[in-house]
Amino acid sequence: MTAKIITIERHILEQQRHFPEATGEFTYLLYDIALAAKIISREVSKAGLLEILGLTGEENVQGEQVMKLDVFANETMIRMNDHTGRLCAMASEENPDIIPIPERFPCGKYVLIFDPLDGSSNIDMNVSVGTIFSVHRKVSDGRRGALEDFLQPGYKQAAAGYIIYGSSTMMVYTSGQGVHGFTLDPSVGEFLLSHPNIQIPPRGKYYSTNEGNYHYWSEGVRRYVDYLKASDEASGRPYSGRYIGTLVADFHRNLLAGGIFMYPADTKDPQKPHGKLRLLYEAAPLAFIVEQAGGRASDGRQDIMNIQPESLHQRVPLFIGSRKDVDEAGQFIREFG
Ligand code: P6P
Repeated sequence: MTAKIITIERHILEQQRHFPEATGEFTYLLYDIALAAKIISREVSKAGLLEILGLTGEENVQGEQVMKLDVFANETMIRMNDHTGRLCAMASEENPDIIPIPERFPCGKYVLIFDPLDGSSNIDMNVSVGTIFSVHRKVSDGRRGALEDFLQPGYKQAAAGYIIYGSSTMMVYTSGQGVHGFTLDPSVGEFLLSHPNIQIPPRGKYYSTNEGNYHYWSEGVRRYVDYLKASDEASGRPYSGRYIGTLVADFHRNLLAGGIFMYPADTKDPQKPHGKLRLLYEAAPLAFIVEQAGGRASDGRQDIMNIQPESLHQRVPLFIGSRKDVDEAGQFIREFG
């Protein structure tokens, strides 16, 4: 029997039925993000063309070289969302400060947080890259958004998701009613439901981390990774190492197959004592998704979803994936530091 063809627009509309008070603003916001994803996907698929590649020679707030595709993805997310009247402000991993809605446009009751092109340093090598997004409800007074609308803990997110530009383009999102994956059919320009109600296996078979940082990790993290690599057939060890170097791709594989992704704190860069990944743009949205899929996300000591953000570009250590694996990592850190 052929499966029903459900577009992401229809799926979002059906999800909205759970919220009779919903005005449709939230639904249209998710439509807008899906459209931005289609536009970015079109450009990423042309990434092999020289006129797009190459450094712009500029640096973003993270001190990273900005690829032209990064700029295109950032501009697309902003342009697709700044005039719709659904948002009161935006924040991008590429921009140091909040992105206000231009005076000439109406303001809405949500804020959008995004990493426009995660893993962009991989573009030249034709390795998968992604976009990550998070939606919060406005909590500040007045018409326009303020910093407090962004500094909300992960458990208050209204929605979160990512797009992975890989062998196919997929959009995975949650609005608190489970996790659902859609695959883009470029011939019709539609995201079609391909992975309904994704559930991550409680224990995985992959561990995903940059072992080049091994000597900069705490003793607990080193012991945990050594444990995963030690042979013990009864507990399914050794795990297989898989590291793509694009968070969205490593996360997506573990979400479907089970496993743990780790970017621990390390002593390698005194400027980044809490690791490399950002709470608002990477850890919190993926934590919402993984928890909705039955998994876990922590900084090694507390759930990512419970962390009260203190700044827009705050970094956190990240242990995320299958619940039993993340809990086990936490046990090693509690015991050995
Ligand atoms: P490293 C990409 O730059 C990124 O932000 C994530 O997508 C990825 O997981 C991580 O950095 C890779 O960092 O230090 O292992 O190269």
